[in-house]
Amino acid sequence: MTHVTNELEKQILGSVSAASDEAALEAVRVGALGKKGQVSELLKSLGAMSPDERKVSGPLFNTLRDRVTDAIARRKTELQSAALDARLASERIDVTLPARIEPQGTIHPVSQVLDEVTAIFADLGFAVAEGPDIELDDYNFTKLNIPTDHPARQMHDTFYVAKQADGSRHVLRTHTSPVQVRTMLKTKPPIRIVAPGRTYRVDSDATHSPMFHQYEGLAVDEGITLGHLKWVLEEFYKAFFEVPKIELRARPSYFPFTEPSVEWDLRCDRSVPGKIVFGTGNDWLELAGSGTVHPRVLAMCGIDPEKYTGFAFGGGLDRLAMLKYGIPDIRPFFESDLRWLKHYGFPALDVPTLDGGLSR
Ligand code: 2NL
Repeated sequence: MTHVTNELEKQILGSVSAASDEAALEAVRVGALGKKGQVSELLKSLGAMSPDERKVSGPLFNTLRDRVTDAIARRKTELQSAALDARLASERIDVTLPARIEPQGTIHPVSQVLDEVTAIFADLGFAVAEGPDIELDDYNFTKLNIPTDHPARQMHDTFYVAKQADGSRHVLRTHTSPVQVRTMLKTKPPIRIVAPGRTYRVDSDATHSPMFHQYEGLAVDEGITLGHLKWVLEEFYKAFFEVPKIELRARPSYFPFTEPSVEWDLRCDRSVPGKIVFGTGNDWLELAGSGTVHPRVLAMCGIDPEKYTGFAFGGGLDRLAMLKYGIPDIRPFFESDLRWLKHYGFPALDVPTLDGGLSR
């Protein structure tokens, strides 16, 4: 009998070690210890034995069952830990690796140009100032020398907001000038600021959007003249259009908040259709309005016009973007068409700087 159990043990333990996964091991277990398994059959045969035979075979069979049970349990643990190791190895991630996510969005040309303009004026010593889009009528008009009944109000097709209980009225700002009014009211000269931002007028056609963007600049100090303004504008347009030289032409104009008022044209070459080159050529491109800040505006903003003078200028930011980046139509600027944004947009991580390159 010893011979039979030894042989069977050898055979079963061989199959246990050969089982390469838990399913194969389970098959071996069923074959040995299941209802009709080889070891179970041996144990069942004890019932038909004589007491003497049972005395010899009983311990042998029980020992066999225990050894097989142990071997299967040990193999099971081995297989489980090998499976876990394999899974850990295959699912290993290095959390210290940089994420490789391509930026999906683009920077809108207006945002790009706003960053460029800000970088250039910052280099010239101008701080950026901001204010609310919904502005007091007083700051948008009255303090800029445009009283309620003034004909110049008709130059601005204004979105009005309902009157407040105290009689004050708000408008959607028609220009960014109220930002400069706010700055003059709260700070003493010297003042050097640029105010870029959204502006609104009741106007909508092929070349006008009811919401558009402006940049304005203001310098107030003792002895400020239009000569200073001309130099600032020259430096700005050279840097912005990334050309070594430009030529500006001054034309007399009228704005209620400046006296005298000057409009500036930039010499350009438009002889090749669909292309503009700045600095040469026989064409002129209208770029900005400007002037010496009206003494009444200074006085209404708490600045002594006997002591201080200032220059101010303003132009369209959307138009600058169209000119610099060859965008022919203003309407798609605010339509959020992803194809347009992908085509005209800028890489999200390239922030324009003077030393790093504005538009590279
Ligand atoms: C244009 C003309 C201009 C100003 C804006 C200004 C601001 C203050 C006082 C005086 Cl607080 N002036 N801004 C001056 C002249 C022209 O913009 O054509 N913009 C699109």
